[in-house]
Amino acid sequence: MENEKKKNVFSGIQPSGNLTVGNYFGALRNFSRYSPDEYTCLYCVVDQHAITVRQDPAELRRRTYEVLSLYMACGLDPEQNILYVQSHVPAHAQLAWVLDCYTMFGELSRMTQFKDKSQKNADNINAGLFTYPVLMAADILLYQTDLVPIGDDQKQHLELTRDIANRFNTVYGPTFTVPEPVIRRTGARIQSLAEPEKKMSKSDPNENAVVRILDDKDTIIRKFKRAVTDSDTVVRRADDKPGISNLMTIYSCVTGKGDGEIEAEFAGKGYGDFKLAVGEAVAAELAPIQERYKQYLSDKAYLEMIMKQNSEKAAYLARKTLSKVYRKVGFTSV
Ligand code: ATP
Ligand code: LTN
Repeated sequence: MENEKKKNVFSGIQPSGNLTVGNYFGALRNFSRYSPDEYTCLYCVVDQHAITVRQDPAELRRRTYEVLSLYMACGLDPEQNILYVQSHVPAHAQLAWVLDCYTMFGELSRMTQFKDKSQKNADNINAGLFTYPVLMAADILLYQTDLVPIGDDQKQHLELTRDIANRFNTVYGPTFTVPEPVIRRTGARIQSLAEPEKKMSKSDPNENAVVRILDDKDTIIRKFKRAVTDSDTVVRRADDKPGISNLMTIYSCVTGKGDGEIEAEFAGKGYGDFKLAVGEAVAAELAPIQERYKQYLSDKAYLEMIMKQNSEKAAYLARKTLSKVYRKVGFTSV
């Protein structure tokens, strides 16, 4: 075992808003499942992805510190995991340019996230929004990543990343590890509380649609109480009950209970009791994270030291892949 190369894990979260329980159950919570003894883990705050949608500069800066603090509050040790900020490692953008030239216009046009975000930001359909998945492929391929823990919505981007890696490897010989997505069965897709047929998204302007990791207990309980459900009264998973099904998923994520168990627990009780139980369970899960988060966020000098140290570690690994790619495509070096 000792001589076997550790597998590499990479994932990223955009500092584009306050993180939701969707981000938490779909991605963040799963990062700490990879023990640094067995894996080399890189978790990036992808600020360059965030500017594909207009951001207020002061807010973007503040949120970058916040996401880093949340990584640590969720149990990621910054000495053992490489926690860093994307724009601090120029190799991401450098590799993205090369990969742009190995990605087809047609492929990018088919990306559902692009179509979705173009609709939501009709006045700013910029080229970065279009090539977003190529920068994501660069993030992943730079580190010879084996595993990418993500939510269900990122599956299509991961498939494109694999296609780009295979294409490049076919032309130039083995260059990139072809990564595998890790999408968990429960929690990979948390829906909006206001429109349960849509994904819960941290940039949703409707505050009642999202529960944020940093919402206080009363807010969490109030938002779950207001969650849109159907006019039935039975707690049961069904296609025509997307609201209740979503709440069952969230409850299951926290308690580990299966659908049958949840249905039995709330048999004969109304939606009100169920919503309150979901709210209380989520609030209890988040309370210790919020506590640790406050401590990390209050020490800016420490956060900056972590950012600096870790971006150096990431840059060291990234440089190896980038040099190899530059050589293979025929760039000169002096
Ligand atoms: P935005 O609203 O700005 O597009 P987002 O909430 O979709 O942001 P990202 O930063 O794009 O969040 O995603 C970070 C991670 O969280 C990704 O792995 C993504 O798949 C996961 N994720 C996002 N939303 C959900 C959700 N509703 N359910 C499960 N996982 C999610
Ligand atoms: N596109 C992702 C964020 C992201 C990412 C990554 C996730 C950027 N680069 C690399 C995993 C690996 C999103 O969630 N919207």
